[in-house]
Amino acid sequence: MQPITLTRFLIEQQRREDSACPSELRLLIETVARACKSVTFAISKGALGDVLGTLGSENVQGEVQKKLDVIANEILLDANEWGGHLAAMASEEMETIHRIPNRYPKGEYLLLFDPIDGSSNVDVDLSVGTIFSVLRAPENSAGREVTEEDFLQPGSEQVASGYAIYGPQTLLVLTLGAGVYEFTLDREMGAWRMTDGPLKIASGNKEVAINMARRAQWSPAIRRYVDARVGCEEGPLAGEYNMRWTGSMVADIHRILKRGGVFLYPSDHRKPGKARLRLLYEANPMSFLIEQAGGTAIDGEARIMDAKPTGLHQRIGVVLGDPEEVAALLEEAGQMA
Ligand code: AHM
Ligand code: MG
Repeated sequence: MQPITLTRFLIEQQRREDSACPSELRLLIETVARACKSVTFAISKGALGDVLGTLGSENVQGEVQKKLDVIANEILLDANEWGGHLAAMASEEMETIHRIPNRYPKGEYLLLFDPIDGSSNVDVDLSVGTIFSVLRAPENSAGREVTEEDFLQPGSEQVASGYAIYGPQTLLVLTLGAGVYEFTLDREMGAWRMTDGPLKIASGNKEVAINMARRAQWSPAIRRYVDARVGCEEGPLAGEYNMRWTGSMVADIHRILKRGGVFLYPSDHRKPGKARLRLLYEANPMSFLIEQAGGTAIDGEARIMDAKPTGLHQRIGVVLGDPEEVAALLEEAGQMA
């Protein structure tokens, strides 16, 4: 028998007595998943579809935009605009929020996304992904225009999050707050089929994902933690750990969800508030998935999903994965305090 489809999974979630998946949310997730199918087909055309390389433009964060950043952003906006499930959207690639135009009905959810995460990998044919997060529009936003402030909710308020990964297979990994499930795109049928779940992060896999070139930015605790495990020639942990870094958060987090380990992109301890990854488009949705799979997600000290956002494009330090590894890092920090 074929594995069940995403559609059936969502309908079964909706039917559960303790359902956290009303029909509006179900249809919203289906729409996001459909958009990710369009993104994977655009990516896979590569040079033949003239989708590789950069545009002359920069995004709000001053980063050069890849053609696919813009193409994927448009695909997600177009797909989600008219369904009636959303009050507004926000994207890593847009300066401010995108309100649903007046010609369409409005719904009660807010959608946030990073259309192509790891986009520097696209031109060299390595895995990239789309990350998304769903919040409820605040009750007091009914009958007025949605504002940026309405999006500034802690990650603990997310009702769903997930990512699509465009790699050797195209996968969708999703949580609605009751476990994490993986779906593989069946290209012949055009359907997403459940191929794993509920995912549980394996403990004890000694794999660290970190960009070693950023060492100058690390706090003393991060240095102690990483130095004792990776690249050291002596000490009790020498030779025990392996290191992996793809430059694509989606790919690194997917590996952690499937086989364990820890991912670190710490903030710059020399410059308060300076970090690489975005709280709303990357850190929060990934933290929701990691926690739902039994892992831990902190900014280096505190739980990421408790952070109260102050801006749409705010960045934050990220340490997540196997709870034992995150606890070992906190212990280093505690010992140094
Ligand atoms: P992007 O969303 O602009 O692609 O940036 C985020 C990416 C993450 O996927 C990845 O973990 C990180 O940036 C890699 O950064 P670095 O190039 O500093 O290693
Ligand atoms: Mg990104």
